[in-house]
Order: sequence, then structure tokens, then C-alpha cells
Amino acid sequence: VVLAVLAGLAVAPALRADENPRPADTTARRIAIGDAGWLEFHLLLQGWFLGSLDDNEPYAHLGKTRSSFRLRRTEIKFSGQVIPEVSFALMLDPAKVLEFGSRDIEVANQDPAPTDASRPEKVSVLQPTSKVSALQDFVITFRAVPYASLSVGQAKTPISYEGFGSSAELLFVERSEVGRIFGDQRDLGVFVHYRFDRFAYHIGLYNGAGANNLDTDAKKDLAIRLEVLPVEGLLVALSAQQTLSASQAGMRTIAGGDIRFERGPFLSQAEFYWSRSVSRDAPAKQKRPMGGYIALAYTLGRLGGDWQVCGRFDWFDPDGKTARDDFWRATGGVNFLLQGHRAKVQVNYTRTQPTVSSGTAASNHLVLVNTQVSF
Ligand SMILES: [Ca+2]
Ligand SMILES: [Ca+2]
Repeated sequence: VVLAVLAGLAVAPALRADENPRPADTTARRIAIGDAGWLEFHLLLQGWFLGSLDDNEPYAHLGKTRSSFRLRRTEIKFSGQVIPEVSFALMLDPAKVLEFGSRDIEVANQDPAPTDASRPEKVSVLQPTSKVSALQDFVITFRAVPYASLSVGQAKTPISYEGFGSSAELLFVERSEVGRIFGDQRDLGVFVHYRFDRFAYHIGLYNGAGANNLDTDAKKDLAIRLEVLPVEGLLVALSAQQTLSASQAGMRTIAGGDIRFERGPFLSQAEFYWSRSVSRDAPAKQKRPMGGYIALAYTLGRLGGDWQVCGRFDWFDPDGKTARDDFWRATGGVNFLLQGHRAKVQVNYTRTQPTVSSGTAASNHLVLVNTQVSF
């Protein structure tokens, strides 16, 4: 190990000599396809380490195991253009699919009946421990109409800056609660979108049943995101999602906004989102989660790469109708960006606590490390 480290140090100056490689020629990065098209290949690899000081680790639900290495993302993306008016993107993430695990399932309709009715017989069966489809994005885009690109397929809904934004460019190892619970959700549908210099819009109609699912009802969800960039470095956005339905049953609403300001070494961003979902079977049963965060980051300088320090304060209430279940989460981090988000190491410490000392939320202390390559 020592020899390997020494060898690494010896090679490091040689690597640094190539700190600012000339930007690759776009055409060289593209492969010709079809008669007039091109294809690009992209990759995002994120290797994590989670180390919790208690049994309440919130992201991988490690419980008593407390620590684990984890392949968080292995996003393999093919994107390109078949003809100038029609482009496409396909993204797969095999790391989303984990091996099946053994689970004890209670036996129904046991014959003869169990001697103790409160303790039915159980069988051990293999069950999925994660999502079972690796398919993430499937997008076909038509650019026949100026300023209105039309896409169909499966992609992220346009909710939350962090959620809708690239997983490769996150300031912290994991997204905020609103960013990962309301945002970073994929769905199937059709959407019209365009990005001007100082304005962007995204209007979509989705199944509302999540990724890799057929719709479970005839109702569709309308989702909208509007972004304005009034001055250099400032982004202000509103996003919302609403099930189009005359009846309350199964209806979901998400609404909120986000703001981001970046100038020189300084970056700040904040979001607040609220949601309401009504049970399909019992319309009186509703859940009203909401939350927000504020995050600050400062790039200290360059030493082998950019060194950035960042902090975030999160607040999340899983249900507005349930008292004392809300919590806050403070995260402090250091990012070592060897070359922006292409090669970076992020180290975070997060502390989660119930907002009130008698609250029901689980408290947690966690160390998270992300090692990333993306292009
Ligand atoms: Ca639906
Ligand atoms: Ca609450």
C-alpha cells in the first residue's frame, strides 16, 4: 500500500502537467450513426461509503449494520441525433438493481389452521431489495417547432432545482429531503420544453405512476417548471405538479420554488416545496409533507484541484397533519474537485434531529463519502 501511495505521488506531478487539457474536438467525441446522425456516450460513476454512528442511517437503511460501501450510481447514457430535428437519450443505471434478499412471508389460508392464530406459519422467500429495472431515461425529442422542443418517453419530472438537476453536479453527496423526495422522480409522459438565455420552461403531462410502470388510473399529472435568470448568476424558479381530476381520490399536488445565486467562488441555493396526496381508496386520508433547505458553498482555492467547503440546513415535515414528526438535518462538507464534476471526491457529515426534543423523528449522525467520475 505504501509503495502504491509513493508511486501515486510520483505520478501526480505528471498528471498535473495535463491540468488544462485542450477541449476535445466535438466531432471527435461523436460517432456517426444512420445516414445523417451522431451518437455520444456518457458515464456517471459514484462510489459511496456510508458510516453511521447509530442505527438510523436514512439513505440506504443500513440499520444495525451501520456502515457500508455502496455503488450509488452507474449511469450509462447514449444520446444523439438521428436527423437534425430528432434527438434521443437512453440512460441505464445497473447499480439501481441489487441482489434479491431472503424475507419471511406469512402463509395465508393455511390448512390445517395454525394452532396459535396470532402466529401463522412463515416461509422464507427471495424478494427484491431494490428497484428491479435498470432503465432510467428514454427520451425522443422533436425540434420541428422553434422554441418548443417536444419530447416523449421517461425522464425526471421538473420538480425542484436539485431534483431536476444533474446527479453529477450535486453540491453534497446526497440531495436535500425536498430534492430527493419531491424531485429526482422519473415518470412517463410527453413534455414541451425550451431553454432561452434568460428563461426556460418545461410543461409535461405524465402518468403519475413513476418510472417503469404503466398508469394505474386514467388520470394524468400536469407538471410545470418556469425558470428566470434576471441577472448573471441568479436563477429563480417555480415548479408544480397536479393530478388532473375532478375527484379528490388519488389526487397529488406538489408546489414550490427554488432560488440559486452563484458569483465567483460563492454559491448559495434554497428551496421550499409543499405537497398533498390523497388516498385513492379513502379520500379523507391525506398526507401533507413539506420542507426546504438553504445551502452555501465557497471555493477556497486550487491545490491539485478546486477545494470547496459547503453547508446545508434542511427541514422536513413528513406530514403536516401529524404533530412532532418533523426534523432538521445539518450537513457540512468538503469537495475536492480534481476537474469540476468530472473527477471529484466529496466528504459530508450530517446530523439529523427531531425539531422538538420530544419529536418522533429518528436522530442520526452520518459520514458520507462520494468518489465520482463523469463525462
Ligand atoms: Ca395516472
Ligand atoms: Ca408534521
